[in-house]
Amino acid sequence: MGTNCLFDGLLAGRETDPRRLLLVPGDRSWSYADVVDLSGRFANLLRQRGVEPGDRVAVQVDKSVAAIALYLATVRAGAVFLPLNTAYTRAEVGYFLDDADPAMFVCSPARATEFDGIDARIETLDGAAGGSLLQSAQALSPQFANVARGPGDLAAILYTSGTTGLSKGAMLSHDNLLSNALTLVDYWQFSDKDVLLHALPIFHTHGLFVATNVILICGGSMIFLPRFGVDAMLEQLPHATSMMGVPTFYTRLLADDRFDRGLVAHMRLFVSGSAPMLAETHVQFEQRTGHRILERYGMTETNMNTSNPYSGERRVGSVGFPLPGVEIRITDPESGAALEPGDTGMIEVRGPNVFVGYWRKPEKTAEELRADGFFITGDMGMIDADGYLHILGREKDLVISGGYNIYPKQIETEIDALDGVVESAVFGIPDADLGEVVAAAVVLEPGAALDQARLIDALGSGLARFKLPRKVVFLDELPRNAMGKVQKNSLREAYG
Ligand code: MLC
Ligand code: AMP
Repeated sequence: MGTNCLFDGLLAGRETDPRRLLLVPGDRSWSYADVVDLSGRFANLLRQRGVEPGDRVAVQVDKSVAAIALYLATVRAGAVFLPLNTAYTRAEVGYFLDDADPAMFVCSPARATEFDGIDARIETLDGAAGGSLLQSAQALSPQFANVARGPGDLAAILYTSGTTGLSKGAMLSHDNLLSNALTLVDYWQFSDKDVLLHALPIFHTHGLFVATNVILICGGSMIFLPRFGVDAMLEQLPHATSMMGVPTFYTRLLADDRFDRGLVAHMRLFVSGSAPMLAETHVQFEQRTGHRILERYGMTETNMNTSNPYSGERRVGSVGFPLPGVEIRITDPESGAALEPGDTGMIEVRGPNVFVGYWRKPEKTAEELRADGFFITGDMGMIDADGYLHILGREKDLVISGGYNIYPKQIETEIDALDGVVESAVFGIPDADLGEVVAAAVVLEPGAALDQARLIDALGSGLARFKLPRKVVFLDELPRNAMGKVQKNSLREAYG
């Protein structure tokens, strides 16, 4: 048995720890020992099924304790964990499977037949209830000699689009994930007394690497909700010490009168990120509860970059200071030259948190990761006189809706392929609940029989439902500048 950088950092010494790690309301609680046990059985199964160190294990399953154990098993087996949004369609998942070439694909039993004929071995997982993976794992030993993995070895690939429309696998090393989680435990003062209310999905950085890895390291526990729902949150908040969420979680809680000071007086920490939080949400939250939300800034490629301080001023409208070990610089987006404090420009980041590169796309890696190690985020920002970073916009063409990233290019391609469409432009418009939602401006051929309902219906088979436009306008032509570039800002102003 060798040292396995990430697994050892997260769970060394916890193999027989009887303390509670996960409580699933209405179901049961799982100790550290229980979860390590299941991860050992799964790791043995991965090996038995031919998953070799370095192989990808792609996973599109509902949130469950078993899914967390599968993540840990993949790391223990020296393989690379590749989680996928459960909303992705067959066509979307097909792209990731072709690109990542996994040795195994784990999906929900209900969807297994959709994937008949793919190259990877298919297994199924349905929470604690069933699926082939759990059935086979019961008969196997929980003892597993972890595959040796060093800090630079790959632990996970998460697909994201960086500054372009094309989905690329961000390769994250053992040390990328471990170093960032260790920093956050310290910076946000997590301890084994913490009970984190976990309502985020576990196929993204926020719910998997920030929330889960932080709790594993500090020895705390999580109340593990299958999804976000206001009633369940109100029921569980009295039993939690801390919570992490996207801004929509907070606006939905604030919209409910039962969410009040008394309910959360005992809480230690509320963290927000993945999308910008409006100043008015910060203000309303503090007035209602007496707590100021701690806002931080991260990305799939970089884990967490900056955070407001735990003690000290949490500045509304700012994402705080670079985390220890992380460097932030603001540059001229055209020339790449460093700018002065107070100037607005491209946010670049360097540190042990920054990913290794894009999977099998060295040319894309070279475009976004500079030779000196700084990553070009595509976010525009400014560092104020006190050193706080403010995000002031995005240069990348991206809509963030309820914390999910939606790439206009992907949706434009699908719309443009429909009969009767000449061209389209997809853009984000403000939305009180989700921050932004998708809108589309579409130019039709003369006589084309498409309306909003038909267009959305036609997109539905290929695109995950959260990406579907909520508003469609039909125009004679798209607004363009002198260079011929579509002016999405003027579309946003006209139809937002
Ligand atoms: C669901 N729907 C969405 C949506 N989520 N539409 C747009 N944007 C979203 N985010 C749609 C569904 O397709 C469905 O449409 C309808 O809404 C109801 O679905 P639901 O599943 O019942 O939705 P709901 O439970 O309300 O989900 C909203 C949400 C969820 C905000 C709770 O989206 C969520 O948990 N978001 C968190 C995302 C997250 O973890 N991001 C972190 C990324 S990591 P229809 O048409 O079928 O009715 C990252 C780095 C970092 O960014 O810094 O952290
Ligand atoms: P993703 O590619 O899903 O990791 O999304 C990362 C993007 O989310 C960043 O590049 C930012 O644009 C955005 N983001 C994350 N946290 C914040 C925040 N606190 N404020 C504003 N934008 C954020």
